[in-house]
Amino acid sequence: KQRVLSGIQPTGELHLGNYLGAIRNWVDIQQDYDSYLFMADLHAITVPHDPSTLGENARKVAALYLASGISLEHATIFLQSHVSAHSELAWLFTCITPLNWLEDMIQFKEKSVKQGENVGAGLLIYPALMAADILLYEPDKVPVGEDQKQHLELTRDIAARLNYQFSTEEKPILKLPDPMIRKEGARVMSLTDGTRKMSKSDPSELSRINMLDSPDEIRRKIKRCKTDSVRGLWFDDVDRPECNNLLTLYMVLSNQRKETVAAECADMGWGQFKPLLTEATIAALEPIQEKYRNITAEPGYLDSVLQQGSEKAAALAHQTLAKVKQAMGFTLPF
Ligand code: AQP
Repeated sequence: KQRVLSGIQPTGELHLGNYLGAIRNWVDIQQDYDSYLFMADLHAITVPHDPSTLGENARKVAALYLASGISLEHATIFLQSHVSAHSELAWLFTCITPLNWLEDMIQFKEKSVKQGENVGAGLLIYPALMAADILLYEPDKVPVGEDQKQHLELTRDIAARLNYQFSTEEKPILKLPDPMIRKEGARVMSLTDGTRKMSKSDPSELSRINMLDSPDEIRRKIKRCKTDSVRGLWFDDVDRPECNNLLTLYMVLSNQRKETVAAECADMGWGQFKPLLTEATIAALEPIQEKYRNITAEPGYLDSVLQQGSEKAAALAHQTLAKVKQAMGFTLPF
């Protein structure tokens, strides 16, 4: 079987962007792949974080993977910080990565502007850690949302650079993985601004629907989401980003075809459409929420999943790390 790898940062509540751009796709393809799925807690500290919630948030993310339908028959779920090879390979990569590659990353530019003079070096180095996260498992594909495409290209560049600089034989040291980006839901936009992506770090709670939001919260957020004053609803109009985003959400959450939704909603006003979207969202999230409650109620279950996952992941990761260290000329520990 081919291998896939992906992860999410436990920086807050997971939202529909994380679900539709990432987790749901992992569930859909899991039968055909050997999946390695992790919680990127080392990434979560590249912006100021609260130590009292970091661990709990990571466990919540793991529980949401399982609640969304990730099966342990196909997937290994683990915490990034439990596999020390991530930090170690990230350092090796940091030393072979040109500074300007890192400075060009859009996410660094955006997040560093927000933090001004307090921006930590970790935010800049972040893509080297991400490259390590991925390449340690030598996956064939990396299923991510559109927003992560640039980081994945950098991962490939770092792997290619390592291969170019240090492989002595014909055979490359590391395999270059391909991105796997699904079209629908690849970019879920904010409910308060259809030109920005839905994000955990947006200060406005109204901008996103979280996977664990109650039906009342979902109703309230959709009622207050940004719309426009045009009558009739249609897809793909650049002048109506909110309209395109909300119709797409409805299409994806209710599992309908684009043409069906386009025909159904063509003559609707917002007052008629919003309850449809609300009900589709509640119905899609309800079974996940119920499973989440069961998983978190079972004592010790999540811990044992994470422990087994880390052990399996560490065994694979340390093999790759040893290979890279050897190629770079290190003496391996005796
Ligand atoms: N709005 C989105 N639309 C589609 N996919 C998205 N993803 C995130 N937001 C959207 C996908 O979720 C996965 C994990 O993301 P992450 O949490 O590791 O980092 P992120 O992309 O930076 O997510 P956030 O919510 O914006 O977090 P903060 O605010 O903490 O930076 C990725 O596969 C991503 O594509």
